[in-house]
Amino acid sequence: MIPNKQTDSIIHALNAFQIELPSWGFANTGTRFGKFLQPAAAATIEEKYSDAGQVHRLTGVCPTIALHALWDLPNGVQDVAEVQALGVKSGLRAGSINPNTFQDQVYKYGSLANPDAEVRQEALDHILNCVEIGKRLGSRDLSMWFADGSNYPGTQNIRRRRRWMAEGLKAAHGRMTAEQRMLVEYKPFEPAFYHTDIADWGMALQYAKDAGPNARVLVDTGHHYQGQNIEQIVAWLLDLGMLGGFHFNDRRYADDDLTMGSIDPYQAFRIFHEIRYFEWENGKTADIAYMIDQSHNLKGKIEAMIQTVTTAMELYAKAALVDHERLAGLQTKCALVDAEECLKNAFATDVRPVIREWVQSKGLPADPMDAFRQSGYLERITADRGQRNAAAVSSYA
Ligand code: AFD
Ligand code: MN
Ligand code: MN
Repeated sequence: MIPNKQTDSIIHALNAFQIELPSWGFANTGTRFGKFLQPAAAATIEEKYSDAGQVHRLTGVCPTIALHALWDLPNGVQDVAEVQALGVKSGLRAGSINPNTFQDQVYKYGSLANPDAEVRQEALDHILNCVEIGKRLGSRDLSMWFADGSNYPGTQNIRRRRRWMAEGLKAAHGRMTAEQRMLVEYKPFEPAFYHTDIADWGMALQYAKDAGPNARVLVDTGHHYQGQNIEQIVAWLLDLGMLGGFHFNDRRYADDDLTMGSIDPYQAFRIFHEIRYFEWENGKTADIAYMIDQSHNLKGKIEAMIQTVTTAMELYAKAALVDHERLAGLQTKCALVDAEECLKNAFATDVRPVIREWVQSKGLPADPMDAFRQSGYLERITADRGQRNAAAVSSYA
């Protein structure tokens, strides 16, 4: 039985916990070797909102949905009214806006860092359209990920590309409102194989600082070299006031976008711990956007999302159990074993009984996965979408 003080810590933490769902996580995606299409997969923005709405309805902690500009608002600002109506219908708010400067042919050699000034301008125009979409939807975050880079040594001037990228980000930042934020995401590899123009947290930090006062770094947990200490990066960015948010997922080898916590749950717990330790030490809540970035090729999309959300709640609740007062004292004395045990005891605690208590106090199902399976929603959307998606299979094959 968890002592009352710890139960209160968990409940207090969960009352403030929110994690954003990615619209693209409900649609068919795959690997570069192909997709295994799912009959129930969402294909329209309406279906994505509907599916994401189920996850929020059953878990209570996902009130916003991240939107991918080209895939979800193909007509740009003209689609804003439809998206607003879908939000009302599904009980979700539009979350971060994700520009897409990585799939059009024009971006073959990059977007904001492309050596062709006209391509750079085209990318900037798309990003400015996303800034406008965010203003009209009341979305705060412009979440910027770039595939820009090169595949072979000597084929591009890395220093010039750095300056072009910085210019573009600064120009985009200059058109945001004071309420908007720019989150600069980094990724060491893929699709570029030799260099990526925003490859690591240091580059993202510099770009954000150069872009303007409302730019921050976005940490995607799958975007690091093997063995990198991600929670150390998180602690640095927190201390510098430059941590904007996360894309949570898990990885074994590369940017695998696996279910959060499925490979290394202790790492995700340590990330949450660094944030909560910072918040305790500074007596304030860190202004961080927790987002999920996953899109399963094999698992059922909605079940995988429910699994990720419940895992995130559990790891966050565990992190809420660390006794910061005691830990700070032990760290000062270098009482190594006892300090480490502060984290290990919290991580080892089964927080599920208290989470069940919390969800039921909110009128939510004790077991969201079972509630989803009992709801018949999957059967209904499979019946509605199956034929269309099957046609997609044949056209894809
Ligand atoms: C891919 C990229 C990156 C980006 C996401 C959404 O690796 O993580 O944030 O797509 O555009 O996962
Ligand atoms: Mn990401
Ligand atoms: Mn990624």
